[in-house]
Amino acid sequence: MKRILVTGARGQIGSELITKLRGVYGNDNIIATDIRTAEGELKEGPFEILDVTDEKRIFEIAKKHQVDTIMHLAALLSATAEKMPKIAWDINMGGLVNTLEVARELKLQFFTPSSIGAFGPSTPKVQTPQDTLQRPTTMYGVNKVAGELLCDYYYERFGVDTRGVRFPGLISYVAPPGGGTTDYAVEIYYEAIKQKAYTSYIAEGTYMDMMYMPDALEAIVQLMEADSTKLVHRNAFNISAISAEPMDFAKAIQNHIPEFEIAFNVDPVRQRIADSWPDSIDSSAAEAEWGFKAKYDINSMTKEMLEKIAEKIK
Ligand code: AKB
Repeated sequence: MKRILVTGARGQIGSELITKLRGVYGNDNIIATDIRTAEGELKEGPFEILDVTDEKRIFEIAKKHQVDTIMHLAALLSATAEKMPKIAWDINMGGLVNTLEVARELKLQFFTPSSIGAFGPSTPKVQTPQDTLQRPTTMYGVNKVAGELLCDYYYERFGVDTRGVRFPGLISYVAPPGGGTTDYAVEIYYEAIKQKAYTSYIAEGTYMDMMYMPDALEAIVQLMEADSTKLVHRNAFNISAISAEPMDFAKAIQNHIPEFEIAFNVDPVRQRIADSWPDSIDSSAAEAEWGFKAKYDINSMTKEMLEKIAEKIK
């Protein structure tokens, strides 16, 4: 049975991952941590305030709760990181090296997500291979590539059981994303229910990878439970479920809300980031090495997103 310390538990992934992990491993075995105080379901199990730039505190919490695993999620996303690159470096890289150090000292298993943001404009854009050129042109991308390498280093040099995936844009009705480039793909559903219209800050024809949150959470559990002897890549598995542009979301929504309209008012900062990322990535290494398989496509996800958001905001 695992005992897991999760950082960034109030973030978009964290708030749902805690519920999922508590369901799989038991409430008391999941130690949620965040720089902000606990809210909602997070209060139903162990919770500690944690600033991931404070290595001593990470160590204390890991020791106190006798965890055997760290899932490190606390990070600034791509658009926020572009606005404050130095702070992004300090939080994203500082938090990562601190949590890896604690994993090394206490011999813990370790998970942290990389992203499609780890690729850049010179990366092959369609069906981006698992192993390819990575020269990202954003601070977030620089952090993610450095993070992938750092996790490889801690595995090779110190034997820390590090594992990770390159997440695409994650879509969920539970917690909102914050400061990402792919956030439009969540906002569009809320606005479809509220206004029957959405103005996209990402231009028509801009493809990016996406995934519905239940598939992302299942992938984390599956990778962490995978037989380590079968893992060739360990830290930065490409995983994707959907490659879509704004009109694909609009059309999927129109199947349920025929009067839904989409307009465009492009944000140059987020558009530049999106243009530097792949249109679609190849998940075959994750499929072969640990059996990754997404259940949701854009249509099944859209149906559920619209139903759940309608219930949530009525
Ligand atoms: C972002 O847009 O920054 C994230 C990501 C793809 O890593 N959702």
